[in-house]
Amino acid sequence: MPRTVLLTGAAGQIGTMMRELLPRYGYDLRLFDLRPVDGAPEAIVAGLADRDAVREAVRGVDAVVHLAGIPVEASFEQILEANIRGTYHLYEAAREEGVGRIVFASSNHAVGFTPRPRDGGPLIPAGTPHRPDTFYGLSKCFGEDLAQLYWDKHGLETVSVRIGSCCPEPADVRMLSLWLSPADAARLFHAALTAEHVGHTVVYGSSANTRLWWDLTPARALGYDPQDDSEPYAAKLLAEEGEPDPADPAGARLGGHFVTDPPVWPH
Ligand code: NAI
Ligand code: 15L
Repeated sequence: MPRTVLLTGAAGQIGTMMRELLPRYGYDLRLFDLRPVDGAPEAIVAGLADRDAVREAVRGVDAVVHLAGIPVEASFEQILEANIRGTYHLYEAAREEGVGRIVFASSNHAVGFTPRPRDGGPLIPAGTPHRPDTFYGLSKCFGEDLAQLYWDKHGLETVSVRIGSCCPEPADVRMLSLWLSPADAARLFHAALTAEHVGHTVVYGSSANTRLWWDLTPARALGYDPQDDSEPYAAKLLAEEGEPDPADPAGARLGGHFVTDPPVWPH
């Protein structure tokens, strides 16, 4: 089992939750972020643009959980620097330093234009074609393809986790289908870090939601056993918001409002 894991994006929303949860599985975390990490003066504060800092950060770790980057739509240039070039720097550093595995935080927005399944229709398979809904989603397609290249060419393994909506509670009706509870996120990252012979595997990242839109079979095959379900939040959210309008692209596609939103970064 990998012991020392580099957590990029450690100061962020998911990074903060994983700093608390992943050590319970026995990991020693090394932290990396553009911003200082609360309560962790030992964290490496640097950007993914700094190749020397990235190389030093990966030196000696067994694996990387790569969360750092812009998590929403932005201008193409911003996405290019942080998510595309930044992820390339990380993979190059990992290759040079002989790191065995990366868990890559991909996103539902890599396939955001995929129609939501109709009631009772088949779930979206992990092998569905890329259909990014934003430059942000496009950067996640790039990250998945980069991962495939580094596996095929260099034997560096990756599990690309197309995360749904990872937050303490689902905040809207769409998230009833996509919610990934923090505890299940830790379960999934642990499975992705420890499963044998993953090569490059793409999985969806959500809890075992009653209203699931996608197929969790590939994630379960890694040993992921989700324990949470968004259903207890359904009545309240549906009363507040109602059912999504299927005539509205934002209500008909997996990516929700990302399919229609303009760039909004920084907030
Ligand atoms: P966040 O914005 O809270 O955290 C991202 C962290 O990355 C921030 O602390 C930021 O300072 C850091 N960062 C940004 N650019 C950087 C750079 N160039 N160099 C070094 N650090 C940089 O985002 P969140 O929600 O924690 O997401 C983490 C990852 O998971 C992101 O890659 C996001 O795309 C992905 N994801 C998140 C989902 C969610 O529901 N929160 C859903 C799908 C994917
Ligand atoms: C993402 O990829 C974003 O990083 C996050 O902020 C959420 O908006 C999430 O997807 C979502 O689709 O709910």
